[in-house]
Amino acid sequence: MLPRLLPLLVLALNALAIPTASEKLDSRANAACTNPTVRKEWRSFTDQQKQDWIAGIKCLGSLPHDPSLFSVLPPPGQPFLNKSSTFYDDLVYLHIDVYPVIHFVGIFLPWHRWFLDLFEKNMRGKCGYTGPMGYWDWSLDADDITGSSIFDSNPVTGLGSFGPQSNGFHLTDGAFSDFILAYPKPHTLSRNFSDTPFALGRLQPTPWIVDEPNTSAKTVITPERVNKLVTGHTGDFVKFYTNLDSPEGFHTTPHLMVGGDMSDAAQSVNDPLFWLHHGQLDRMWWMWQNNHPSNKNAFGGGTIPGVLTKLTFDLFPAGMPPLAHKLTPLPNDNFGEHKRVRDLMDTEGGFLCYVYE
Ligand SMILES: *[C@@H]1O[C@H](CO)[C@@H](O)[C@H](O)[C@H]1NC(C)=O
Ligand SMILES: *[C@@H]1O[C@H](CO)[C@@H](O)[C@H](O)[C@H]1NC(C)=O
Ligand SMILES: *[C@@H]1O[C@H](CO)[C@@H](O)[C@H](O)[C@H]1NC(C)=O
Ligand SMILES: [Cu+2]
Repeated sequence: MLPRLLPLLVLALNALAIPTASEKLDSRANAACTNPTVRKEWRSFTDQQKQDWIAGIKCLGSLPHDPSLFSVLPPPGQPFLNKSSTFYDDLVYLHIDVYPVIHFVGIFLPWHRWFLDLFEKNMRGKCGYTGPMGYWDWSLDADDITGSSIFDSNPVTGLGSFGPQSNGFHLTDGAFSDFILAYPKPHTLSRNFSDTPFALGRLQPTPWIVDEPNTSAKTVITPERVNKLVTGHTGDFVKFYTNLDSPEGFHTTPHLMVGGDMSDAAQSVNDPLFWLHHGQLDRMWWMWQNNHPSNKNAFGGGTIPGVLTKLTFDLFPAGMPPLAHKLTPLPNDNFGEHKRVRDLMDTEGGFLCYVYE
């Protein structure tokens, strides 16, 4: 039990921390955001941009492990850090390692916003990527998910389709079929679609959080439901977040319906679709923030996930006390920049500088 609770205790202590003088200076030194970059839906990338984005990911996958990534003990059931892996694997590992303290808590959205920015800065800085960052608006695909052109089999510009069962669901088409990932052990990407992703057999670690196991994915990810979410819950961040990340909701459904690597919550960064799916979730937060002045700086939730038991999850779907606040640090295993919630609230605030198309 102790290893499971240890990261939670560390987070709880961190949550009480106050910023240092150098951090205050650092955040005042943020450059003004005068020319925000524009994040685009994957299908409005040009073929050249798709090719470059894919090449950028493969470039991160060709660079060595960065020794600044610091991990003491993996969460229960998760692999140890592999120092012979790649820089892309480091991004995967960071998410694995901090997984228990960044999901079903107040910092879920700010943390993943920080993580997308970390990915972007490394794509640009280490791999010379100059194109747009992207998102996958899966609501466009609710009527025909597997027929979506997001699952394009083109070997240069396509993200690939679903792996055939005969190949253990490992991809055989698209640009990533030969992309080797290190966690939990060396493998190539897999995807195994299901329209009933909450049925027993998929969500094993916490099956009890599922209320409606027969939910059909296509009924969850509709444009109408997205619109209702981003125009509702005015001023109430906790309600907005818990609706976005409900058990059969907008966050879990695309992960679990795609299956394979995407359906292993902690290790899902293995699939490059992760960045585009989380781009969409970040865009939904951005849309909500821009929908009403009282949403812009709204934040809340707890720092300890309630998911360990059904009772605590029902009571605290956005995390248990101690409460999260704008000075709560985002756990980063000494990787990338140390930031706090307040640095991630405004996508045009200086530390960040982007909008969504
Ligand atoms: C670590 O990763 C490298 C590169 O993917 C792989 O060759 C090696 O087998 C991995 N080691 C372990 C213990 O998984
Ligand atoms: C593929 O998905 C089906 C349906 O959820 C599941 O029964 C099966 O175990 C999965 N297979 C693999 C290898 O992921
Ligand atoms: C879900 O579907 C299965 C198989 O059709 C059925 O046996 C089960 O009762 C259903 N569960 C609920 C909660 O509707
Ligand atoms: Cu995550």
